[in-house]
Amino acid sequence: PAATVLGYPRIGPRRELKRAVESFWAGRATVPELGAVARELRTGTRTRLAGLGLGEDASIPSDFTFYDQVLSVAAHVGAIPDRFADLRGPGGALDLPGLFTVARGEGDRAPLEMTKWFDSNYHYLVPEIGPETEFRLVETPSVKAFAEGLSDGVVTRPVIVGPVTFLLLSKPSASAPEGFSPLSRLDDLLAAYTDWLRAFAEAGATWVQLDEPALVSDAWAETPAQVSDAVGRAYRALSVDLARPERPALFVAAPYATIGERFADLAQTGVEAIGVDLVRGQAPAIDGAVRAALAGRTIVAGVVDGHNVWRTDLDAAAAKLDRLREAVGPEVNVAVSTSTSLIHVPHTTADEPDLEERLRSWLAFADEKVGEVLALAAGPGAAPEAFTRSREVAADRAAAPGVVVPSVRDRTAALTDADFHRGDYDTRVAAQDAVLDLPPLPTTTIGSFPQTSELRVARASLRKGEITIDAYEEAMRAEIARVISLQEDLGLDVLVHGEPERNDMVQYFAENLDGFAVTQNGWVQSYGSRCTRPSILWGDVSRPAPITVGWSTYAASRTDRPVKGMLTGPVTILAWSFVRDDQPLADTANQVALALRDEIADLETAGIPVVQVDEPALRELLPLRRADQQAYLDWSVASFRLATAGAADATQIHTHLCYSEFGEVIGAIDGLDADVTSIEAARSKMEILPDISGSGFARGIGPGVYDIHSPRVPSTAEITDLLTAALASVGERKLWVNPDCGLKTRGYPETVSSLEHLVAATRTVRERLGAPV
Ligand code: THG
Ligand code: ZN
Repeated sequence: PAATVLGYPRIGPRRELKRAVESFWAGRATVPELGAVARELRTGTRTRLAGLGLGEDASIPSDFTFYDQVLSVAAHVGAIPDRFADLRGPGGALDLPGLFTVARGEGDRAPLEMTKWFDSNYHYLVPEIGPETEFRLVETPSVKAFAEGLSDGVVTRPVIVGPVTFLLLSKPSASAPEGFSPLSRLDDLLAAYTDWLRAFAEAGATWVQLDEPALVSDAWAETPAQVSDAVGRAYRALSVDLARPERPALFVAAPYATIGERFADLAQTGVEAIGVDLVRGQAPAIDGAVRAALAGRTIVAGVVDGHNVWRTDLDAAAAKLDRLREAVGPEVNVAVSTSTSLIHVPHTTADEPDLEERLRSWLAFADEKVGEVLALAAGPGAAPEAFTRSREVAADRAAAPGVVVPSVRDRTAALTDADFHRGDYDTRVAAQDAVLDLPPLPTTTIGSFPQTSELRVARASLRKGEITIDAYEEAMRAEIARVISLQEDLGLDVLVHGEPERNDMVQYFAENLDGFAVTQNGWVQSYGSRCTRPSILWGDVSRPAPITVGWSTYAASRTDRPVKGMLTGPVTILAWSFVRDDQPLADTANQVALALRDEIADLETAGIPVVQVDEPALRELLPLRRADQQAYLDWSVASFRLATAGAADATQIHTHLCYSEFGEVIGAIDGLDADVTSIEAARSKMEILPDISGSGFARGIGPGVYDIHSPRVPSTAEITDLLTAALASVGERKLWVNPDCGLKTRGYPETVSSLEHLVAATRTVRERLGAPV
């Protein structure tokens, strides 16, 4: 294909797939009804992309999945853990309810683990692979979706996750021996992929796209040499051992960062096209050998950002294409594409009537990006209007009020080293103890309490103008008063206001800071049916007025116990927004940090003794290549410190991290210099604690004592055991007791029971320590 996109949003312009899947789960729709919605979405996508000008030469991707693209591969090749064996039909295939059970669990059967997809806010399901896993092509919904397109007259390009990435993203199954590497099963998996490619060819597919983002990272347990060997073996087996016309032409895409040396590995195989990310990554090195090997083949240059929402600088993108064409010479084709799949951006800016027109004119969502790809493929000679418009947009954006705000720039320019440092920890502890007077093993929660439907209705009513702001605030205060009194009854030590006013922990701050805009329909899939609506950070950030102070002080007025203020940290605000691309992220992070620093100062003045600054996404933005990681950790940790270092010694700063693999970032967590850090630990049964204390981490720590992602109520005995285990690595002066994440997605009945058990277990342990309970 001369012009294409690596993938397209699957959730639907109005989240049709989310609604259909959730009604199916709720028993309100049948399998055929769900199938009909899915078919309509696929047809809609093909029609839309054809209408926008794609269609020639398999340039429309076929990448539908009901839940997740990694789970979808596992289902195709039969790589489903044994605990779900009974869900498989005689041929080994899962039906749709079975697929959802693997994704979501059922009773005692845990679902596949979920984790971040590269450095995005999309989450995939982690396959479990062992020596016992049998790989066999057991079902082919991807081939049926291709055939469906063909019967509608469109030759699409099926998109599947490639075998190397599939195995690198997998974890060893429960029965695998110590040290087992799923990648050791590559040859067996390739047999299933061979059958899969044959099935595509038989159905009439001319091209298949194999996504291999794992190739851009060098941070695997496997060495680069092992990955290189796997790439060579996999793609020789699929492109040389399996000859055309038994298979379609193969397009291997390596999005999200620089492909580096894996490019040459792929070039030495027989694959017909290689996709590289030229937005986040550097162009591959092209030497004589690569040139010769690639003659007659195609490089698909990802020059339109699939991961962000700004209109492309078409001149700059065209210059990248020219440089690449020059490097590869006339024998190699250069095609134009997006850098990544468009699943990370919303459907269309046309669906945002409330967005300020000037800002809207700077943006390109999925549909607009298709237009940019086509303009770049045509070139400035054939599409002069698009290039002219791109220049106008760039000039308009650079000059628009709010993009550069001198007062904000003056403040960041004047920062000195001292702005990033608090007083020494021992002095802080003494000052905080004097104010807080807490028992050993203090109890608290992560911040949010269950978001009841009344709260959501109140927010919606305010938005629609059905209730006044006064009535809304009254409803929120009533909720805060209720949550405070519940926490007093439960006997918790450090209370929270419960965050009833927040839809999302990032969007709420975006709505209250200058420099951000929010969308109406800009949903992107986060995992399964869950979506987020990232805010757009377009200008210099500042805080026009205090944001949380009113809610926190109201909460504090209802109790004599300490109340903890709740903020979202700068890195997480950036990670879960679309960020400006016209200055370094570090500079943007410091602007957000200064706004938060002012908020902390106001909370302090209002008498709030504890402030938590959440950074659940700290690990998410970690660069995929090791060489880039330290620079990231330096600026991200610095921005947190800038946000918090203005706090007085007596103000206790907490932070909360979740979804993190801590091993890689323990040093950074220590560097945050928070007085207390709460982390997810319940699902791993406190296994991370020895690591953390062994690393020399010496400040307060609250390893979550129960998993809030499940409605299960932990027993008092179970929590007592976990606390006993934790005390072996963390001293009683440093150990905090809390759930492992916010309670927003839980219901009240299980929340109250779980917290009762948490407090009871804490009292048992305190008694054993001879401390006052
Ligand atoms: N906020 C944002 N991003 C996130 C999280 C978050 N990314 C990672 C993590 N939390 C897990 N992701 C989600 C994403 C969405 C939802 C839950 C966890 C969710 N979304 C609602 C839905 O799809 O129905 C929409 C909520 C709304 O109406 O605003 O439940 O917390 N930014
Ligand atoms: Zn959390």
